[in-house]
Parts: sequence; structure tokens; C-alpha cells
Amino acid sequence: MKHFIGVAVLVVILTALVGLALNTLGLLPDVASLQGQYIDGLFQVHTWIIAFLFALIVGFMLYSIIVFRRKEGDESDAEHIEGNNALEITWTVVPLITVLSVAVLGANTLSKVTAVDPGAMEVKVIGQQWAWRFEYPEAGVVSDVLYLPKGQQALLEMESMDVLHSFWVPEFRVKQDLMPGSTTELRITPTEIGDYTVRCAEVCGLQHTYMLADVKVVSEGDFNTWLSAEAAIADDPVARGQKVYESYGCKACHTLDGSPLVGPSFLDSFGRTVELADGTTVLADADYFYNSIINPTSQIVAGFPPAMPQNFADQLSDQQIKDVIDFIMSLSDK
Ligand code: HEC
Ligand SMILES: [Cu+2]
Repeated sequence: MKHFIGVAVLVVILTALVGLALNTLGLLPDVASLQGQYIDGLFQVHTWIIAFLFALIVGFMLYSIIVFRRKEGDESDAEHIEGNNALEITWTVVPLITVLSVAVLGANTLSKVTAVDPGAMEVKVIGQQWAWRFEYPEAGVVSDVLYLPKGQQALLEMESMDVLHSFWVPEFRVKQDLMPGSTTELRITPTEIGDYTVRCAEVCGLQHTYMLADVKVVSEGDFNTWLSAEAAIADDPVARGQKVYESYGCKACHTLDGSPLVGPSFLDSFGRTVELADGTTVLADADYFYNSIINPTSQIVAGFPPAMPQNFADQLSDQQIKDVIDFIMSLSDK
């Protein structure tokens, strides 16, 4: 009996130490969603079960090694024990109940994490090698940053354009694969305003590591302001084109004020006669601009190096190219 009390004290102390150590390690980033809170609750239970099991095994082992060490000169055999029904029943029934309870707890958590809020806001998530796109169908907005209002459930309807990807924001805890040819769902109710990152959690090719996107959780007011500003842009080809100009690096080489930079300024560039490096001239119309973007080395403007990136045909959709041309054309009064 004395030994059992000794071991029990050791196990309790070890459990507390291991449990506290695991909790202070900071294994997870701060949780930022309602679903994540349920998952963290379950994780806590598991942490303590793990700490207890560790302490139970290691505690008994340490105690036995130290207390039942063979004494100097003791050559006798240990006592032989042939089965113990009570013990065997206990170590079958206790783990059975434990595992079943964990299963019930897990199922319970799963149902909370997937609980449907009828007022959820729908966002389409499109994954492709190697970028994320987010669509807000009700507002007709497309964005490469995932904006979410705090406190409202977002229903993410996810699709892949090519291979398997996986949507994962560690602070939200939940994770879901995207599959070509079918739609998968994920529900997230953000609880903390802040900036996060979606990272693809399914190896999807060469640039998999860089398949990241920004997530911004904002107040409901800020969200609505952003959404209506984006919706206004979405309706206006020139505004869309300006966004392409700003977010695809064009502005690093093309100014809007008439001064040449690495490339010619876009101000009043439409409708002029362009002198090309090969001595010919061409009218700067929409076709010329299109060709300059898609196939930049074919018509080099005289006096400029052939420095224009050659991969915009892959980076930009046809619509984006049309939009940016509309934007360039809007900068001339011709
Ligand atoms: C690294 C610098 C650089 C970047 C970035 C760049 N360009 Fe250019 N671009 C040039 C240079 C240099 C020329 C002139 C030489 C030539 O014709 O290739 C040019 C020419 C052009 C022309 C023909 C202009 C004219 O007035 O004759 C268009 C149109 C154009 N770029 C559009 C774009 C668009 C749209 C983007 C962004 C999606 C962009 N460029 C990004 C360097 C750049
Ligand atoms: Cu991916």
C-alpha cells in the first residue's frame, strides 16, 4: 500500500509538470476563430490525457527502477505472478471507456466546428498553381486578399483549377482540401481582428511553399466599406485596369505623368505614332498595346531597352489585359 501511495504522488506530480510544460511551450499560435476555440478545447483535453499517460508509465517505471533495485548480494528470483483477473479487467475497461469518451468528445467538437449559421456569408475560394483567389458572389467582387468581417460566419466554397490544394490558416485551426472537379466547404467565424496568412497545406508542385494569400479580419463596418469600394471597381473597366497597373508592377516602369521611366509614360500614349527601334512606325492603338503586353519583344519602342517582363501573358487574364488597356487609353484625350 505504501508503494501505491508513493507511485500515485509521483504520477500526480509528473502529470502536473508535463501538462504545464506542454501548455507553456506555446505549440499553437493564438486562436482567432470560434471553430478554433472548440478545437483548442479538445486539444487541451488531449494534452492532459497525454501528460497523465506519460506520467503513469514513466512514474511507475522510475519508481520501480529506484525502489525495487536489486540489493547488494541478493541473488534470489523475483516473485512469479500468474495472471490477475481484476488487474486485467481494469486495464481493459479503463482504456475502453477513455477511448470511447474521447470519440464522443471528438464527434461533439466536430459537430460544433461544422455547425451551420443560416446567416453565413458565402465566399468562393479558388486555388490554382500557385495562387489563391476569393470571390464574393453577392457583390460581384474578386480579390486576391481574403477579407472577412469579425463575428460573422463565412462559408467558404472551395474549388481547385488543377491539382489538390489545402486551405489552412493556422490561427483559424480548421483545414480543408480543395479538389479539382468538386466543391468542398469550410466554415469560419473569425473572432479577432488582425492579419493572417492562408498557406497551402497540400504539396502542389514547385511553388507550393509560396502559395500564400493575405487574410484580413476587419470590423463589419470596415468590411462593408471595403466590399462596396471593390464592387465599384469591379463595375468599372478603367478602375479595374488601374488596379492591374498598381498591383502587377507596371507602375515600377511606366509613369502616369508623362515622364519616361524604364518604359514610356502611359500619359497621352494612346493614339500617337510610335517610332520603333527597327526604324518603322506604328499607330498606338488597342491592338498595339495588346501586342506590347503579350509579346513585348516584337515591337520595341525606339530609345527604350527591351526590359518589359515577358510573362504577362501568363500572369494576366485576357480580361485584365483589356482592362489595363482601357486604363491606358483613358489617360489620353484622343
Ligand atoms: C521592368 C520594367 C517594366 C515593367 C514592370 C512593365 N513594363 Fe511595359 N514597357 C517597359 C519598357 C522598357 C517598354 C518599352 C520597350 C518595349 O516596347 O518593349 C515597355 C512598353 C510597354 C508598352 C508599349 C508602350 C508605348 O507607349 O509604346 C505597353 C502598353 C506596356 N509596356 C504595358 C505594360 C503593362 C500593362 C505593364 C504591367 C502589367 C508593364 N508594361 C510593365 C518596361 C516595363
Ligand atoms: Cu497548393
